[in-house]
Amino acid sequence: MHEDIRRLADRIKGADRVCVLTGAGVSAESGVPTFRGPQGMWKNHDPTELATPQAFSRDPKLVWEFYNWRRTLLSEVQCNPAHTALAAMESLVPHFTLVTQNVDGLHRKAGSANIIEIHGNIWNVRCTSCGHERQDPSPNLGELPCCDVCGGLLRPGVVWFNESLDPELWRQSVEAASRAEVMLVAGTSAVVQPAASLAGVAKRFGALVAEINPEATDQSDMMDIALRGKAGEVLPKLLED
Ligand code: BV8
Ligand code: ZN
Repeated sequence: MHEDIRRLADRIKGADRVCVLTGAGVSAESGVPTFRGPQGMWKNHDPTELATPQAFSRDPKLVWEFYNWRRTLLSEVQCNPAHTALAAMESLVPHFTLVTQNVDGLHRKAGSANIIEIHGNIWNVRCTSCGHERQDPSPNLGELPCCDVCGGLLRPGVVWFNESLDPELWRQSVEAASRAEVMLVAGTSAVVQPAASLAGVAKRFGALVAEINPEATDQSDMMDIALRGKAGEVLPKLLED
């Protein structure tokens, strides 16, 4: 692995354009449960069942209980070395784009700047009636939070399953992946689409693609470099001289 880390570190340092896709695994060492990991359940509910418009219209109280639980948990966690390493890497690379599936806001907290939050952000709330959107850092927004403009029911400002991604954010993500000389895919099971397709886009346009994950994924065979380790341990090593 040491040889692969050196090879990847050299490629990153020599690159003009780097694109990174992160998933729940880069927040795992902050103590944030992943979606599909061993402790990926919440009160015997599968998170992917709760992160849907259908679940919200069927039982908004349950879905808000789930999101208030995550907001409360996230309000108490710190960034980990994976987040800080990616923030440091951004300052080394002329054109660095961080595409994240995570909604926890920890990349921004760690100092990353050019972030594309393709699945939204849990700290955003949006009115289901008038569409008014605001950032709200409070850990718990109450059972059924209402819009302070029209009194309508608020929803988390995230992209649920079976909802479309913001077309402009997706276009920017595909552009960054297609222009990258190096594409890192860190902490994602590569199950969720279309996010997972970015690695294939980068590869098709000639990028060196590398995966950072303690476990193999369906994309591992496509990778030029697969670093079998924790993001919080591997990413900082890519910055060592
Ligand atoms: C869409 C926001 C068009 C909410 C999220 C059948 C086949 C293929 C696709 C589909 C299908 N049926 C439906 C679809 C499309 C669907 C999809 O992909 N479904 C999957 C489940 C099959 N996608 C969508 O619906 C997307 N929209 O397609 O629009 C459309 C329009 C209308 C109708 C239909 C389609 C929208 C997807 C967005 C969903 N929202 N999040 C919220 O967070 O509350 S996705 C959610 O999963 C999170 O964002 C999470 O990040 C993401 C992906 O999961 P991962 O990040 O990969 O996390 P996971 O737990 O899976 O894996 C963790 C990994 O980390 C593991 O590999 C583990 O080994 C590793 N790890 C653990 N520890 C560490 C580590 N790695 C490094 N270091 C460590 N320490
Ligand atoms: Zn409103």
